[in-house]
This record gives sequence, structure tokens and C-alpha cells, in this order.
Amino acid sequence: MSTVVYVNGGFFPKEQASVSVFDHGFLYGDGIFEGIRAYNGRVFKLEEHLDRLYESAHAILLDVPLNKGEMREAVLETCRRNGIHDGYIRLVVSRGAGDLGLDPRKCRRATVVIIADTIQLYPEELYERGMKVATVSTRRNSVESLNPRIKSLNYLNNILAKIEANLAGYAEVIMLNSDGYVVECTGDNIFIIKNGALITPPRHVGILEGITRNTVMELARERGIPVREEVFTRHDVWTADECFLTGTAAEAIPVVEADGRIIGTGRPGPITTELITAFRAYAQTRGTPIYPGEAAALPGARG
Ligand code: PXG
Repeated sequence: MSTVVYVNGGFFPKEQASVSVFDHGFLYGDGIFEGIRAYNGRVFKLEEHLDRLYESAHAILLDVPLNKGEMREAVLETCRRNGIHDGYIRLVVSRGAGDLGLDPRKCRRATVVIIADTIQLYPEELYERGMKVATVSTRRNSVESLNPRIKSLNYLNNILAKIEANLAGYAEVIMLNSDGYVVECTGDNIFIIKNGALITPPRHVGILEGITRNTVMELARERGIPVREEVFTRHDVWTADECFLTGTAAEAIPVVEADGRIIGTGRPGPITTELITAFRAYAQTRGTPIYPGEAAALPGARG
């Protein structure tokens, strides 16, 4: 089945799917997006992704030309037309075509693009052995200038960090905020485990409030694992019992070394392993059915 892309209400073969070069998403990174997963014929946490998208839109005064219900249906229909059961959905809303000035009021109508494709997974070996990370010198955007809670099309901050990661040979890297606290990675949230408690930075210090993050925190609480949202430093990562990252692409992935310091035993720890197992089971059985007829035959509920 060849890929078709949703653009402003129509479906186009991917070679013909295009937007204007005057779109302010292209000219200025003025817009927002979501990266969403489908597992086993269901869109994972679709409502949470739609809520975050519309909150980002509200924060940048962007009028999304579809309401949430229409957007939900457009996402599901894009999945259906591409025969997606397990895959990755990229939902983009940009400011739309305007002139060469940066004034968003010149853009008459926002552009909506939905791509549903398959996803390249990290090798399973990395989940079994754990990954090594390092801290980069590029600081995460400050809350006062471009709040990381807005999932904006302006990802240069993260890309600069990713370039540092590539140059140093790391798959993912830790970013600090301007106060020197650990906040997140280029495309993942970070967790440490200390004395049996799960700790992650609070959302006001400059993070994207990850949907995978929130799911893992909920799964931990259900299992009686204490969960705390607290600021911490690199020292706390180096001296943690366990560490892992979460994100739509990575799911939950163990970290066994940071800045050359071995974390815990140097192997994925028991709480990390328990939460990764729980997350995978949860993701396989929850979500909005793409093909309602098929879903009736599967266990689990919408949500
Ligand atoms: N922090 C940042 C900066 C992100 O970009 C996350 C945390 C995790 O959030 P979610 O809601 O996904 O748990 C992200 C998400 C990609 C890709 O292609 C990146 C993300 C999501 C999907 C795909 O690199 N980043």
C-alpha cells in the first residue's frame, strides 16, 4: 500500500503532498506538532495527544481549522487509508501561508498535515543492555523564551543538542536548563530511581510534558512505587540506582551510564525493567481503535 498524506482535508500520494513555501511553518518554524504511536490497531493516547496539540495551539494563538472531533477522525482516517496497525503518526499544524514578514496575522488559514507511516525502532539489544548518554553543553530553551511545553515546529534547540550527540557518538543526550538542572533529552523525558522511588523533573522547569512520561508515572503509582516530580542535577543521575528515558519513539529505555559514570549495577535495574514490561503490555491493549470492527475482537478498552 503506497503512503497517502492528509493535507488540509484532502489525501495525496506522498510524492504529491506539499505545502506552500510561504507557509510560516517553513519560513519561521511557526507551528506545532505531535508524534503519536499506533499499536495493534489502536492509536495510543490519542485524546492526550489531541489535548496537548490544542494547548500548544492556544499558547501560540493559532486557530486550528478543525475541532478536536474532526481532528480525531482525520487522524484515524489517515491511519485507515495507509493500512496502519503498528506505526507512527505525525500531526503538524503550521501557521499557514503568509507573506515574508513574520507577522502571523498575515497567514489566513493554518495548514494541517497528517502522516501515518511505520516506525524505525531502536534495536531490542539496547533495551536489554541499556544505553549510554552524556550531557551536552546546549541548554534547553528557557521557559521565559520558548517554553518547552509548547511542542513547536521550532526544534533547533533540540537539533543543536542532537548534533552534539552525533559528534560525540551518543544516541541520546541529557539537556540541562539555564540553572544547571537536568530537564530532559532531545526527544525523551528522563527518570531516575533512588531508594525505590521514581523521580522526574517537574513540568515547570522546562520540559515537554511527555505522554509516555505521564503513562509511566501512572503505571508506577498503580504498582505502589512512590513517584516524585523534583528538580535534580547531574550528580543525582550519576549516583542514581537506576535511570531510564521515555518518549513516543523510544517508549521506555534503560540508561546504564551517564557522562562516563556507571549508574547502579551498570545493567537495567529491576524497577526500570518492571515499568518497561508494564508499559509494553499497556500499549498493546489500550487506545482508540482504528478499525472499530476489528477492535471488538481484541481485549482492552479505549483510553
Ligand atoms: N521531550 C521532548 C523534547 C520531545 O520532543 C518527549 C520529551 C517525549 O514526549 P512523548 O509525549 O512522546 O512521550 C519528546 C517527544 C522523533 C520523535 O521522531 C520525537 C518525539 C516524539 C516522537 C518522535 O524524534 N519527541
